[in-house]
Amino acid sequence: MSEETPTSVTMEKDGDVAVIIVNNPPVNALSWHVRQGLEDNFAAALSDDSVKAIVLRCAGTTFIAGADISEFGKPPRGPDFNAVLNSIEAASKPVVAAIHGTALGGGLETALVCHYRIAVPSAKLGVPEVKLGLLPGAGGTQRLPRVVGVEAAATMTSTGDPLPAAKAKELGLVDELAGEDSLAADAIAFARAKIADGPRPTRERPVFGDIAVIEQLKTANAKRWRGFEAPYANLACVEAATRLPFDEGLAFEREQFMKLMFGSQSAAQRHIFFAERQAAKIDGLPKDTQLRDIKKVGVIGAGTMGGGISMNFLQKGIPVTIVEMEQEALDRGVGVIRKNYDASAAKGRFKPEQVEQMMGILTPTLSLDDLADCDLIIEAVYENMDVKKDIFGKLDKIAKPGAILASNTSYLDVDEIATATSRPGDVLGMHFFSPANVMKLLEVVRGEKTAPDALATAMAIGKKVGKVAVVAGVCDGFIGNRMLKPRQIEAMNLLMEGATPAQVDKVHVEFGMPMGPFQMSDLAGVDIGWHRDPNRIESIRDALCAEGRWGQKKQAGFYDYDDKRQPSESARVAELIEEFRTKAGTQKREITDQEIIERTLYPMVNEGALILAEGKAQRASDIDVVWIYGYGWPVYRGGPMFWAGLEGTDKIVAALEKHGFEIAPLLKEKAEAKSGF
Ligand code: T1G
Repeated sequence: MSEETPTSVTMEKDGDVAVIIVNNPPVNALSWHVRQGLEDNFAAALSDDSVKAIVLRCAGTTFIAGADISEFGKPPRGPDFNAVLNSIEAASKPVVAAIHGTALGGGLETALVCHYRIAVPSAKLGVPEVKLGLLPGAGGTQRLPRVVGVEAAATMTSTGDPLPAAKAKELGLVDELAGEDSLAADAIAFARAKIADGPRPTRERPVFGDIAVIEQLKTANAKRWRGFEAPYANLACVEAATRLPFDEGLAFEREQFMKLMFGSQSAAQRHIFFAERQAAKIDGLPKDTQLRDIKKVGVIGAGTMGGGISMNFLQKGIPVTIVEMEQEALDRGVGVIRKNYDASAAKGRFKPEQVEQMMGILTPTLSLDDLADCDLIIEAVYENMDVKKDIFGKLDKIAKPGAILASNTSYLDVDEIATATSRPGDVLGMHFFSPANVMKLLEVVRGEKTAPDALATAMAIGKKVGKVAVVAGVCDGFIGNRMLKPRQIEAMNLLMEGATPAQVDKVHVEFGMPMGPFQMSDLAGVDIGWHRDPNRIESIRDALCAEGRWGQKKQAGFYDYDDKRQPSESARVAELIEEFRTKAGTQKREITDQEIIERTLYPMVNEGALILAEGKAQRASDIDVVWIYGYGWPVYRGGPMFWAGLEGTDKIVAALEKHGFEIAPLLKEKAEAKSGF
């Protein structure tokens, strides 16, 4: 062992059983020194005649959670992973993997070259590489079909979803379940019992199962996998395992793995893996900042947002007091929450008793005073500054000291809302996305006077209720909606110049978005923010609203909709657009798909650069996380700012200049340096 190798793998002996222990916090990733340590310690155990069997287990909270993703793309160090695994598999003594926490990716591949596996009931086993745009590149796609069969192997690799230990046992992936608190001892006893059986090299076991599952998975996931390369590469490898000898299958897997590894999709998905974890960090906040205790939450407004927000907390067992002005609205709001839970229970997501439990900790009220004992109060009423300031003024007198006062506004000035209170340090924005109980994104808006511990608490409680929380500064539309605006404006301009809603939307859907600007407008409601005066027609949107074309809810918007909400192009809308062109004297012309990209996506990058320069986002990767989790930006393109690097910031600036946009200085800077963000 060279002098600078960290000691992340050690060995101890229990009679004739050697126990090799990996200790590489936080998740025992297979960093180069871990691979080195495995190679060295297995060699030692195998050459020690007193050793009859070997146990591999990990210290800390989890078994090996995979290859060290932070090493990808860097010059290789330490032994080749496949070589280390092949030497363990070829061991002349039985090797047992003792699993707790998560055995993921390269971690499960390590367990698969061990001859037997024992796990605690709470353990999870899986190959999530596909979520990083990759595949299990150390034999996982060739060994899994030999242990769990083609069906399970194809499902595990192409979805990346982990299995609970009990299911893994059922499938034969785990041979024995250990006591939850006695893994170390149970593993040694199990290994000792396997001395008589001897080694069981996985590569020598036959592949079994029905290959038909592969096409079934492709059909069932066609929509979900649209645009992704990795799921199909995973299935191709499992298919190869059914017809190629092991080593040829391994070579095929390697080739597929390298293609993905050096492709832009995996680079984008790995970027998002770390970006999501980075987003949780608040720059400059002392690590030991005391979080405030959130035991009880108040929600003002039982409409769509208020109801969805409440559900997040109830699902985590946090009592919610929900306030409305009128009994009818309150009953309706509570009714929708119950209906949603019942629907989820019908799909098996909750047990009926769980629904009763959650509804049991929901307290409906017509009085703001009932929020006096809440630790966090989230206001979710309609977007009107005076109404919000009135509510916050009242909360200032009602809420207990130290309670966090949050507004779910999607664009109003949080600093101004805070002026209605004597405690602006406790005021911030918590901008949930609709449907709030489903969408993962939460923009936590830091006001000028928001206290660091209030901000940190809001971020932490956001994570606790399953959200990906991102810090945003106070500005019109914060991060997400602010970048959406130039896109929507340009989309409308493109209509005037000759494009159709369908053409613009097709470009966005082909780019990987779930829907285009006009489908999205119809879903959200064309009338959002409309001045409600049918006689004031200053834009195509005004004209649509005046004719009652408010979107899907009216079965007519930029598209016509049938009873199944399927859109079709509207002759009336085409007519309306033509009328506006004539009125404006705009000559219709041919619009290319590339121009649509340049004028609807590039301006988002430009706005992102302004947001960064103004400090309204902590880092470019936060902006990417916002668009991935809030607006369905395709994860395999890494978010607008990461994508700008792939697309070429100089190319973006050239196109924006061609179309007459003012270029954000930071974007210009990146373009001159030919760099990404
Ligand atoms: N490599 C490097 N760092 C990792 C890591 C990994 N595999 N997994 C986690 N981290 C860091 C993470 O960035 C964070 O750092 C800290 O650990 C805690 O993570 C050849 C190619 C295991 C379920 O995809 O899913 O094997 O922010 O906040 O919520 O076939 O981490 O504190 O600085 O997520 O308790 C396949 C990835 C790799 C699993 C724990 N493995 N990890 O969740 O903690 S590819 C994965 C996770 C591979 C082989 C291939 C989760 C977790 P920081 P965390 P957590």
